[in-house]
Amino acid sequence: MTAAFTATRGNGDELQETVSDAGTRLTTNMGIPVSDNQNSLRLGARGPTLLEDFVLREKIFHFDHERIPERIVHARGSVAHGTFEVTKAIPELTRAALFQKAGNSCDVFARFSTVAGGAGSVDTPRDIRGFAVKFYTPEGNWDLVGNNTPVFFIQDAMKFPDLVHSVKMEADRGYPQAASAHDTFWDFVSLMPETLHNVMWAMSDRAIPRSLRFMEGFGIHTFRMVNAEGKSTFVRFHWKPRLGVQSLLWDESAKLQGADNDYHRRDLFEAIAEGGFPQWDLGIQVIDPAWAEKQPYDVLDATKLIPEEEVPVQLIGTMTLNRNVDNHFAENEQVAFCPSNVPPGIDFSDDPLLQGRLFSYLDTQKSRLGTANFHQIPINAPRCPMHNFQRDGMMQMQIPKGRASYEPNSLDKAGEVGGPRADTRGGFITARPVTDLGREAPTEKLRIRAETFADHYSQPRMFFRSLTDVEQGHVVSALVFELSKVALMHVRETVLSHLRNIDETLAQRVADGMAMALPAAAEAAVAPVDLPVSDKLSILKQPVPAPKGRKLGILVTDGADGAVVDALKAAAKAAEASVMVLAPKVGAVKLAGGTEIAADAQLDGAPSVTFDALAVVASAEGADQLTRHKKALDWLSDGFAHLKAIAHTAEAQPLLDKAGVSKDDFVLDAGNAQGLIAKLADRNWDREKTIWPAL
Ligand code: HDE
Repeated sequence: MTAAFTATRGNGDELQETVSDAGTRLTTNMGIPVSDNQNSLRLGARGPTLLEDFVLREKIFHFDHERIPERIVHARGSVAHGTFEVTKAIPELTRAALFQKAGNSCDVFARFSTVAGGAGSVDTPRDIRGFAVKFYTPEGNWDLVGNNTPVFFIQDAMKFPDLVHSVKMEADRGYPQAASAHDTFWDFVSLMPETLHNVMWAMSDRAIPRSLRFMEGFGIHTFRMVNAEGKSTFVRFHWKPRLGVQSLLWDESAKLQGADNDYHRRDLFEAIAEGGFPQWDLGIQVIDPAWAEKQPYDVLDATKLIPEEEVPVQLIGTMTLNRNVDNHFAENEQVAFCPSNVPPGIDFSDDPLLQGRLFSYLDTQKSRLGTANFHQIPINAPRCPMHNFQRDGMMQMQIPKGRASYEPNSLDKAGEVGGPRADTRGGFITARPVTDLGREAPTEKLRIRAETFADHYSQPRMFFRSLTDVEQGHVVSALVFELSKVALMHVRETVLSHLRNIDETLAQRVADGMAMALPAAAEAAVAPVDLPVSDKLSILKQPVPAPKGRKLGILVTDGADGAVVDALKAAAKAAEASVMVLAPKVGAVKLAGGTEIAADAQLDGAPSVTFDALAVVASAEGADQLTRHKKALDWLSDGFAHLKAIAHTAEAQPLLDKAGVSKDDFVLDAGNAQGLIAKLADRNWDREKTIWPAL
């Protein structure tokens, strides 16, 4: 075994991280050479297998134990390594060594996840996405464990097991998998109006991202930064994708669950493998306590966002994901994120949800990874010196030297190694429980929810009203879809009664979509107010992103014009977009003039949902054959229904006619490669009205 990468732990010992088995001899786990890896040991050629066969027994024994418990939430994740570089020093806010100088950098490991589904579930259900980043800073690991929405469903950790039980598969029947469209989730929502803000995000396009590379990330909670003088400042963290934010259409995301279960995981892996490293800027909102005091909500409440128009996001660094993992289990399954991992200079607020998380993650890692020594697993180990007197435990990988396993000790006076000592100046000092948000210092032990957390409707209203008409239509359709799957009538009605407090037109449209009468509005603990709309909350109010990182599918038939294919490929390449050529048969397409090219994929295996825009480069004969090919017709009719740009040769017109593709601004001539690429990251929203019934 050769070590390909080593992480120094500061004590002179080295940890082997990745191993390469190239050209080695097969052995048992104890290093005993194996002579035959095909046949178990048996008595005679057809006789019974012998218990004595330690090679077989060890192999099966190890296999039997290959799985560990999957995460109770966020079980399905996709991961990548990368780097983080500070672009703006913020010593006035934090003493964290990482942020002292622009240009400082550290390694990072990111994990994106769906929440409700199991580890083997699909990538594109309607769901919140996890956005967890481990920064290997010079002062220890910092885990920023966020989501792709800026708010959460609940305000107090006490409700988390209930929330998760309600959204997971129903307890008696074991379904639905990875879906919120069922009785128990909406029952919980109907009884807990604090969920409504995050529910609105979950019913919006944010919950069906185009891919992980096109998502924003949010730390959600208000955190603290503490500077060298001990002054603490409240901040919220944001990740802004350089490629822009984009979502799927609901029909596309549903079809992708059949077309490619691993759509997001594959997209991230392939982008990195091809050198298209995704990047996000890290930003902070710095919260002025005097400003916070005046808001009609509490910044310690995780169901509330702080509009960027009110408190702008300042960019302080950039994350670049540039290396795929070597092993899905060792890195993705074994990575252990804990929001309690913070270096000196970053600290917590009293957000009651965050406080509960500080316990939960450490605890869950012990149950998932089986030992309190999970921090020694290479993906979790800090990349800075780590010394303490914690000892032993299952799967201890280190061999601490000497007898100093307690402190204080005076062994160094006798010439022995006395071990590490606390660093009173550089060590982590918990921020004083300041009440710099102007609230009362806590004096009593109470099981209550602060009154400042009581308004559950104003921000969902602000979110809905900040969306474009198209986006609002998607929220209405999503609510109708989900509630139509709810069999309990009283739950549907209660949800409608809450929607009335968010927005009357929203409630009416959802009720109409289910052919139901509107019930009376729910009683609000605090009457909602009209907050100013925030354009930043809308995806479609932002400029159309560049075509970089998008994917063009070109369907080619025998007799097609190779020059047109080449021009499309060149235009895509120039825009840093990727291209896949597909053909009815993968092995070869004979172009006009007789040249043969191999396709990247067979038409049946690459449905149009896997592309951002389509091109058909067909000869008259090739197009004619495809008019009798169901998959070719689906390819085009789906692409059209998903509002994508479609370029085609004139010869392909009969095929488009049969597929129901009618002329509009997004249906172009295949010779117009630039025009097609310009629309690669866009959709024809006007077309939506003619295809999808408005609710
Ligand atoms: Fe989590 N959450 N969570 N969560 N969470 C877990 O930890 C929990 C919450 C988030 O890629 C678990 O290692 C509680 C908010 C992400 O490995 C568990 C509460 C936010 C991930 C857990 C919350 C998150 C998790 C399951 C309420 C966004 C995936 C496995 C107090 C800011 C991390 C694990 C990964 C995972 C508990 C609420 C994000 C059980 C108790 C709010 C991205 O410990």
